[in-house]
Amino acid sequence: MRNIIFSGIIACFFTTIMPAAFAQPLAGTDDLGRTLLQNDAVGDPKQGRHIAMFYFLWQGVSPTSPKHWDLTEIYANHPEVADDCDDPNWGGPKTMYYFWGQPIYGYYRGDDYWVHLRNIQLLTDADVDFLVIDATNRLTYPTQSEALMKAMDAVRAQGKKPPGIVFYTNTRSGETIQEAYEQFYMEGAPYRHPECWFYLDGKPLIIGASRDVKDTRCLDFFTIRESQWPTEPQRVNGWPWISFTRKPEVHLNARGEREIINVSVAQHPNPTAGMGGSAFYGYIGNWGRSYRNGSPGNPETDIFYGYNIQEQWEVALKEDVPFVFVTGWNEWIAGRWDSKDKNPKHSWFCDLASPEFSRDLEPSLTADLKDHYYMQLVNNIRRYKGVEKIPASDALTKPIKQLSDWQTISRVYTDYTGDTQHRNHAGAQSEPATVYTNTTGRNDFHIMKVAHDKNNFYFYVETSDNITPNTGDNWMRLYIDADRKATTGWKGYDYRIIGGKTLQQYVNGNWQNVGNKSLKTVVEKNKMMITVPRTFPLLKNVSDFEFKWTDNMQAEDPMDWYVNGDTAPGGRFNYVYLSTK
Ligand SMILES: [Ca+2]
Ligand SMILES: [Ca+2]
Repeated sequence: MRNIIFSGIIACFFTTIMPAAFAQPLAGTDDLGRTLLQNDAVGDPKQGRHIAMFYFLWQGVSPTSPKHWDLTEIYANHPEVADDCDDPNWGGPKTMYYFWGQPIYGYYRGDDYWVHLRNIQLLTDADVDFLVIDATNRLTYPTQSEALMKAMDAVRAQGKKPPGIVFYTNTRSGETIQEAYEQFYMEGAPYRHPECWFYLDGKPLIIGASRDVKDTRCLDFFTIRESQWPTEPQRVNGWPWISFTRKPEVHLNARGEREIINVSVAQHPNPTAGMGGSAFYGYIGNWGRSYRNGSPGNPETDIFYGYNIQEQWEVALKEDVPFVFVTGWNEWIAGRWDSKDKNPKHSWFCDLASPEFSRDLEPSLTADLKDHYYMQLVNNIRRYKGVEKIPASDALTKPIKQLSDWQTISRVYTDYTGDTQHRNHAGAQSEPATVYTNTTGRNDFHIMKVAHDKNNFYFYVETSDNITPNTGDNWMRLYIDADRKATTGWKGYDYRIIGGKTLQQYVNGNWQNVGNKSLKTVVEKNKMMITVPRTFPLLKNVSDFEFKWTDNMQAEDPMDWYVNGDTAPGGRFNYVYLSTK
């Protein structure tokens, strides 16, 4: 969102199974101990509430600084660059673009389908309704948008409900809207994915300056909401991508209805400083991730908790309007420009510059942010929209003895398919050019079932293709949080079954075998079942538990689940199995 005046801002279901059998509200606890809220806390799903997520496709389109491009690393290794805009350790000249840190998928480009598919899965699980593409700088990113929409299409084809797409234009809005129309929307457009369009008032929604739109085709085709900068008075129909008041304001539509409010991870109301001024030169007046109660907080200890955006969410939840615009998912990059503080040796970054002064929710290992902001997002969306109850299952009257017995179990848990596709795509870096590869995708989880009787728990899993031969420990693992307590076990998991046969319990900080003779595992083509006797101490009195399947983990770290192999459910989530009492 760069070029603009003042701040410049640079700126489920799901397969083939009956809906009633769907058992998917996911559970989970993040590394900070925050547990996802369930139906008992947030109530049933509510109609008429929508989440818009600001999403960015410009990584690698705006030229990445060639030799060094990660501001966190540059500043850690060569803090002196801040005082010399020509220092070679910047790795490139002014006007080039820098990542503030590293996404978990590497410094990816905006046309990397493999990344978009993962993001669409995460945002579908979070119940985001549509992505708002930053097209405020005149570009419409056709091939990047195409990669993103293909990922949306792939998830929708599985019967799940991925977010749709909306473009946010501003600079030369009339011609940008016209270009979007011709690229994405009109009959015969080269990148036309109608099922991805998000509709408002009966037409596909686009955001921009309606007064600039002269093309009557566009005026007829779209519902236009107005681009709304935080430095302007409220416009009728304005859709704010950020708010520079501590208490974000509700914006009204032309009918006078309260329509939308923005929440953002961090804000930069001091345009002279820009986020870079606060990150590198100590200028005040911008609000980082840790800001709250009128105080900048202590980023070193506070950055993980998302206090700033939480303060905004509390306002948004209270206002309870039909749209919450969240800023944002994956902005990552900012251009390095001439300073505005009268020191010509300084560099200026507008929208982001460091872990504290950036506003991405997408997981990152930089500054140990992990997936804290994502999990916080999921919880806030649940508070806003509600969540389904988790259904409970009766005990079986007849034990399951063979794979065909599972046909009578109609309650299923589903995972995304196609997410084991290997990655082979250029990153945004140029010197050296980097190609990101990932070949860890192997067994693609699709359908899971669980059942119980007084003697056993039964687990069933079905993959897209035939299950690969058993290669050892990290093959087709099953994790069980037997007491549904994140504080016991490894990351909450008290048991796991490795290599399809060995039951382990997490005791005193280690996984220990607790016997494998009694586990019965059957594998046939793309189906597998494991029977777990309830004689193990922790399982004896358990009626409810959480579980997760993983295949081909590369590291003993939940963050690995976002990137490698396959996991069901995704990321840090668990499925929940409840028994009728
Ligand atoms: Ca899968
Ligand atoms: Ca536990």
